[in-house]
Amino acid sequence: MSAGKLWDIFCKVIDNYGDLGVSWRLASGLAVRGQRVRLWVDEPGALQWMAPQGATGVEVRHWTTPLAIGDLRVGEVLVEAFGCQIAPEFIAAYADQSSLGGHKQVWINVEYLSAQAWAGRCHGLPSPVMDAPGADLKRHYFFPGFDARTGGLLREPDLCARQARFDRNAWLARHGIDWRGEQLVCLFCYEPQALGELLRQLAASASPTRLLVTAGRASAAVKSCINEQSAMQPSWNKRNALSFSYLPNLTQVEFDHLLWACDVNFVRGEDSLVRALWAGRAFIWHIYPQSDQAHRDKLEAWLDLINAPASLREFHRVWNALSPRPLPALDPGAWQATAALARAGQLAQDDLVTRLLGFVEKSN
Ligand code: TRH
Repeated sequence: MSAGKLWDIFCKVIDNYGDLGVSWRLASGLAVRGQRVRLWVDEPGALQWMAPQGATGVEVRHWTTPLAIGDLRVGEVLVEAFGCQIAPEFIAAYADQSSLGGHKQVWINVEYLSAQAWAGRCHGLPSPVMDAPGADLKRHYFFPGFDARTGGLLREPDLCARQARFDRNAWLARHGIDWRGEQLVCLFCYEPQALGELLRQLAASASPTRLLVTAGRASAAVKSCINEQSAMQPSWNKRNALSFSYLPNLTQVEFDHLLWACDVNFVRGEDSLVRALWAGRAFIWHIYPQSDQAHRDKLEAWLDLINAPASLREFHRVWNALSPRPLPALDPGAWQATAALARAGQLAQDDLVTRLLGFVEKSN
């Protein structure tokens, strides 16, 4: 293990909580390996529901604008999460302290996750800093990813042991979910056009399903779909084959438990995709949509990586509004094997924190 260093991680909450979710997992993962971390966040309030327990070795600091630095000694490793443009006051202090020749410093730009081949090619490349106060300082890209050429995926050392001890019945009971053996489906999504079709499909199925709906956008989208559906066809769910449990904001730890408890996991964005992969249940990804449609190739690369069968590919394309066809039937029985294989393949690789620590060691 690398000797404990002081890390400054900068993160901005943009429109959702994925960037913060990844930054928090990274900060706490580093702390577990003996590092000290200051996590600078512009909206630290979100950590009150995401990680109220905090983590030994992680100090959360409010990233205000301007940022009052005073006589703060900058850390040995500076992490810019997702190109968030670190506060110039901090970069000035970093440049200043570097030029005074104190400890050697490392500046890393942790980027978004992609299964596309370019992630491996770009991982570790220099990321030039053009403007003052950081001009001429060295910064490097660090691309998370799925193969040995990339920065890997975030995974706690005790993840599998915790999963093995997980008690699904107890977890459901603790959350007031009166489970009677029906299929459990977790829904964490944006506003997919095909959501109404999914609800109708589940309501028409011979076997019952309970949808565990996450707080926020997913919950609002489901409620609006139900209203629409009930207005058009009041009897659409008359057998109550589809039931709903609306969840509050869960802590990140409890969010993982939710994924472990369900038979099928609908996830979105970036961090929850990785968590669904670790959960090892059949899962469907609502990719973060980009205006230039760049998400189309990103999704296809992901489907190739996991060797998705045709039915899972088609489901993803429709769920992500990349195909005009009707939503295929959910087929968790068939997709489960794909999820298990993908999980096993990734578990065989070093995790992101291990690779990041190695990267920093090499840079020193
Ligand atoms: O919230 P997201 O849609 O985040 C997205 C993506 O990261 C995207 O790449 C980024 O550009 C955009 O935000 C700004 O989905 P994601 O990435 O899965 O992050 C959600 C985080 O919230 C994840 O860490 C899990 C956590 N979470 C909880 O802790 N409790 C909950 O109840 C839920 C639903 C999520």
